[in-house]
Amino acid sequence: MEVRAAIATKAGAPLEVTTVNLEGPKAGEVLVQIKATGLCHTDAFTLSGDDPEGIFPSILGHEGAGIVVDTGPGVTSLKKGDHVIPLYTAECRTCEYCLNPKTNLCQRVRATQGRGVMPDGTSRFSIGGEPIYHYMGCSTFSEYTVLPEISLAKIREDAPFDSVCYIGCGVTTGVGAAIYTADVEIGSSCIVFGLGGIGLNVVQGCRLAGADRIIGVDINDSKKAMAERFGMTDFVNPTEVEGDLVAHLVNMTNRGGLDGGGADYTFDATGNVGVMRTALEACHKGWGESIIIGVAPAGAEISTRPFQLVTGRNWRGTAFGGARGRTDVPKIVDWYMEGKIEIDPMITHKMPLEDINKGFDLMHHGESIRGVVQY
Ligand code: NAD
Ligand code: AHE
Ligand code: ZN
Repeated sequence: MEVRAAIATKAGAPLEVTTVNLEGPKAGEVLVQIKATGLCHTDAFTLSGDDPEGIFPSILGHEGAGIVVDTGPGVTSLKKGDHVIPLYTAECRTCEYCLNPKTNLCQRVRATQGRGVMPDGTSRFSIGGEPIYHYMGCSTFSEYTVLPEISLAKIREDAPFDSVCYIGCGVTTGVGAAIYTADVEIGSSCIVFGLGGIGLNVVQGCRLAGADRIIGVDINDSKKAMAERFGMTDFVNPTEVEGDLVAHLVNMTNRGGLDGGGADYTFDATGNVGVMRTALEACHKGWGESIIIGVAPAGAEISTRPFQLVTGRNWRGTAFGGARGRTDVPKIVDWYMEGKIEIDPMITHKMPLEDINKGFDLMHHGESIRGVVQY
């Protein structure tokens, strides 16, 4: 079938909205009509050429929601008409990763996904017989896409696509970093670096978990009001701090006595390796945990004095917020529908596919929190 899609033709070039050929689903695959997709910073990162796994030409997009229109042979868990959210972290429930409660990183289709193809090693997208590659196993910048059955979470049918698409990445990543990866306890102190589309969701995840203190750190003052709405208790703009930022944050979180200060949990949601170091050093001696969420360019490395870890700080990372997609995403959709988490205020811009490059411009200028393409 012929479908409209935005093609990433080469690193650094604007996306090209055009018509591509999409083959139907093969064994174990599902054809999905995408109804809405968010624009995530990671799409921009890959388009920029900074992603060592970036492949061109490809169809980016990994934060979608849609409807099943066809299933390939052997598909048992989904049927035509089901509402679904594509998963860039699959959940096969049988590989050694899925069977290990310490990780959400199902590896069943990860290798082929990283090469931009379906599990049989081929792409379903093409133009003039030449393959156009898939991205993160999702390719939601296309009005229709094909995914493995294990890369789709079935969700309730009353959930609005143009809101819950954000659960396909940003909401789950941020909320999940707090509640699944860090497992923030009631009464904790937390510092969130970067109050964009991910960081705001970390803030609401910390609030959901019952944190007492949620300090937001961002170089852009305009992020303050929205972060307060989601539960931030204090705001710090590093450009306005006199002296050392770590010392400032440690001082802010000092509970008195022998405490010494530092947050129980810190989160990097910037992708800046310098910020990641600050986040680690601003977490508490003895027990603090610093969670890296941000994605950094090829070649970037993190560093700190080993003493920081010797003295009990823990450096960790999270992908998709530690969530197991087919199990946890439908629950997060329920939380949204029940009013336990908010999504809509963060979706600042909506646009048709034809305007997708304008959506990326808004992101780059710091004007949007989340832009959503509606098909
Ligand atoms: P965003 O651009 O919306 O937000 C980034 C925020 O960081 C902005 O508000 C910006 O002002 C702030 N910032 C920039 N430099 C800063 C600094 N030095 N100190 C403090 N704040 C600073 O981006 P986003 O969509 O929220 O994504 C954040 C990061 O998370 C990206 O690197 C993205 O690729 C990554 N990400 C990771 C996962 C995962 O599973 N690990 C999932 C989604 C996104
Ligand atoms: N391809 C990059 C890494 C990108 C990355 O870390 N992606 C996150 C999701 S970001 C979503 O917006 C992730 O899930 N990572 C785990 C995985 O298996 O990719 C690179 O550096 O090679
Ligand atoms: Zn993303």
